Amino acid sequence: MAATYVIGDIHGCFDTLQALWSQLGFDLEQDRLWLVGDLVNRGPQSLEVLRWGRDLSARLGDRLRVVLGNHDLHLVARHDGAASQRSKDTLEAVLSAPDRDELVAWLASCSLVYREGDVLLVHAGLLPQWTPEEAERKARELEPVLRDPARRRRLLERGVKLAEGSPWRLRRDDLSVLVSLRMCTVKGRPCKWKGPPEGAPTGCRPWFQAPGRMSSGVTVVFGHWAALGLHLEPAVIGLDSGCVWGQRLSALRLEDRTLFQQESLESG
Ligand SMILES: [Mn+2]
Repeated sequence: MAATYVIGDIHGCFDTLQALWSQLGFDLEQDRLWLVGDLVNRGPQSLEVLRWGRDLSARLGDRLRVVLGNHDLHLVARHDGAASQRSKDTLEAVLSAPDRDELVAWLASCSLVYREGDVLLVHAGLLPQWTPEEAERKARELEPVLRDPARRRRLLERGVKLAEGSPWRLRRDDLSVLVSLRMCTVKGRPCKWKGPPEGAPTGCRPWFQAPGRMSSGVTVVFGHWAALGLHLEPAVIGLDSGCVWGQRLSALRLEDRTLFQQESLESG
């Protein structure tokens, strides 16, 4: 019986990933692997993680599903010259690798939302007013843009103001939700907050606790929120357990909800 494993935010923690992988007993002939995104940055070995993903993709085909995170898109933007270096970036080895173009093209070919039956995979979250179908529709509109180096700059370029309500601004806002949402107001406006939910500004709550959330009929699997940590509810599964912050890398086997965890092996 084939199993489906979902791994949380890897962030270049290749040694920890390898140790977690050996715990899974992954069957390369039939098992499936989903990644919640943020494969790269902050951690020490983004290049190794990307090469692992690309090589595994060639082997598994559709049995590997990756949704893009904000750091993955930042790498694409850095590669394109559409974003400048940030102080905590650890992307230099990727950006100077001989296979960087191929790796970035592979990354940019990944999805923003992957849905299979009543399970939906996304890096960060959905606004409460979005149905799963609407989230998928938005993702399907954005994904071809990200695959096209000539067009994606409009989405990814930093510091460029786009007029409120303009088509590119709406696309960029949708993209921002999918890859970086954590909390929002009851009216469904994103809040800027990275810390644990308890300390959030008044009026902001985790996106998955918004009243009347239109995606509550599916199980949403996501990452992105290390300060939330591992979050296991029947239909809300958060898998960023802070590996890059010296904590753990987590994997969940979806069929029986078995959890696998590996303490961080990364130094520094
Ligand atoms: Mn993230």
